[in-house]
Amino acid sequence: MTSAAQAETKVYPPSAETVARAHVDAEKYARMYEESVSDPEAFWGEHGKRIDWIKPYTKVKDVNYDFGSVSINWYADGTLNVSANCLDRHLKTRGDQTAIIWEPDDPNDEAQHITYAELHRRTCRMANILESMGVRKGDRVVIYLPMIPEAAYAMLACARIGAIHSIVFAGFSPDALAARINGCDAKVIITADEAPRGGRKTPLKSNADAALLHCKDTVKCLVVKRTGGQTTWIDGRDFDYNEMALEADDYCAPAEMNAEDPLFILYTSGSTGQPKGVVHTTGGYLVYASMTHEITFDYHDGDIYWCTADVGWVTGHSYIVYGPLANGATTLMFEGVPTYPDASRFWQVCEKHKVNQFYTAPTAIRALMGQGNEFVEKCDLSSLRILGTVGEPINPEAWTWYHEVVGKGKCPIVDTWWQTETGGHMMTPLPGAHATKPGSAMKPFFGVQPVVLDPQSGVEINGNGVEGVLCIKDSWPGQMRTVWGDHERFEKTYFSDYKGYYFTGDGCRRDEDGDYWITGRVDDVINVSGHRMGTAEVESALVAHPAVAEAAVVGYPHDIKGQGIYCYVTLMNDREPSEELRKELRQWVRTEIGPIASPDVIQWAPGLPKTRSGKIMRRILRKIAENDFGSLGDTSTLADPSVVEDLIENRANK
Ligand code: 6R9
Repeated sequence: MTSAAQAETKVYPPSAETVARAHVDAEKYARMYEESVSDPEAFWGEHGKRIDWIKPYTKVKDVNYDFGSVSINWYADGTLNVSANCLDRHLKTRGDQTAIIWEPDDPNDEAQHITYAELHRRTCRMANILESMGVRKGDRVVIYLPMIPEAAYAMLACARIGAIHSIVFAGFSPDALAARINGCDAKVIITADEAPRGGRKTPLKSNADAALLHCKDTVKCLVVKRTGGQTTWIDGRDFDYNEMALEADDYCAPAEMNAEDPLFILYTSGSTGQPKGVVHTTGGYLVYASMTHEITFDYHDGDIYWCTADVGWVTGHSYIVYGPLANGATTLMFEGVPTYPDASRFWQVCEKHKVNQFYTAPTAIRALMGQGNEFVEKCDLSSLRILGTVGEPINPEAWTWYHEVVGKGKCPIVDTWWQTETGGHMMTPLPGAHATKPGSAMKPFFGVQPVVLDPQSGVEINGNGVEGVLCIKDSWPGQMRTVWGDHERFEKTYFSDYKGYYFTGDGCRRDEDGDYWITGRVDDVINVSGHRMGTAEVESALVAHPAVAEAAVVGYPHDIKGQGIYCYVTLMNDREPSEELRKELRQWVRTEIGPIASPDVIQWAPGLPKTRSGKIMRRILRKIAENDFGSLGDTSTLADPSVVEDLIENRANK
């Protein structure tokens, strides 16, 4: 047995102390899980009460998974306001408690502690500013901000007045930003002058200026001052947030929203075409985000909780802002990166703010593991109680390092499997209820019914020790409701391949004990440092370059990023390969999509392996990229098998 396989089979039971403290122990999990799947109406009817409703719901669940008429509704006749749930209802009991601890990029700058009362005021002012700019219930607002408290104010302000936010990660390029502004026909974009990260600055306002050239000229731009860096200004279009906030009223009444009114849109990559706008709604999403936050992280009053994600991703939505704030938690928001000024930054921040729950991504853990233990060991991490991971499968070596070196063997690791589409955790061990296994997401959350299907027949594979594609039977309150403006695409993507189920796009193994292991995507989505990317997006960026005739992109194993981006590029007849062109193409993709899509390898391909019907055989390209030439499988259906030999011979030396 290899050491990796041995590590995999090791089981770590929770300590007696963890179990005693936990909201949910093994017995309670078993009982609640059973209730949640045998009578979802009763279960979610009860747990829906964890948030405040203006008008209580009388209906709980109304779901149809039939292809052609998919519709998902939870608490459909209830009304509420998300920002009132995250703010107003805490004012009496915890107005002076810190809601957000903000840790800036530069450790020499002062951290901020924003109380619930202050967060309420700031949110109200932002809401009033948006209203004064003409934003109304149902309008869309794009948020393109650094990790600063104003990002949370902006989200909550939209929720307060019933506007739908669509956050665009600050690492996206002007082109990607423009596509998202236009995709949802946004009325306003909220940005900042610059985003400091890792000691460097991204010119967000200039990016927004460039993007707005491709948008309707009615789109207004609200600009938050972060660095004071010089920006160009267009009167009538650009609005100064800091100035307006001085004048704005401290109170704005929360709008009464229906449970099924959209709360936000978040674009995410799929296997085909352009990114799709995942739509989450108000009631079910908040119930699910808050409940998973409390139970998965075993959050108790007074705890300091830190999720290192960016609010540009779903993890930041559910587990920096909405889940924790609905629970009245103290949530830490970090502007920087794990390695700036050095590789001890995460641990310094944990020590400084006495963090109890720490939630990050495998790619960060792997990168920090490579820097050596001394960066961790010089910090006092005794406050840590729970460690979490999300975004991609975690390899047993990184898991074990996280557990032993960071957690000193005493903190349970919650390996949370979920997706932008699912709104919240779907499978994860619960600290006091389950033993953990390095690399396993272990057990479904309440109400989640995972099934393993045979990829060809679509038939459920029962029993343990089995592997297949992962689907979910039935709905849960945090589920996405539609693709913005394209319900047909929603049905086709998630409900057409395996009828009657929600198809996750992931592969999965259920081991001999009935515990779940996510094996990675089974579609053409790759996962680079925990960021989802459609290979098709990178391909269309490449072929948009005048020198490129054709391109095929696949993922390949990368030590730190999990997967790297491997591009096969066929040039136009009149172009010659060169190092210079390679650099140019790399830069081109960064400009088209953003730095996160930067190709790791570009291999010149005089031809691509295709079937006689002209389909690119990605299976083969994946094998070559993985340096695995022994198992190319059947190549007899290729139009020109010699293409493969050329690719192997010239495989990039990386
Ligand atoms: C929350 C988030 C979703 C995809 C998902 C899967 C992968 C996420 C994982 C994991 C193994 C975990 N993924 N968590 N794979 N173990 N704990 O990451 O959402 O950006 O939409 O990505 O990420 O492949 O399908 P999103």
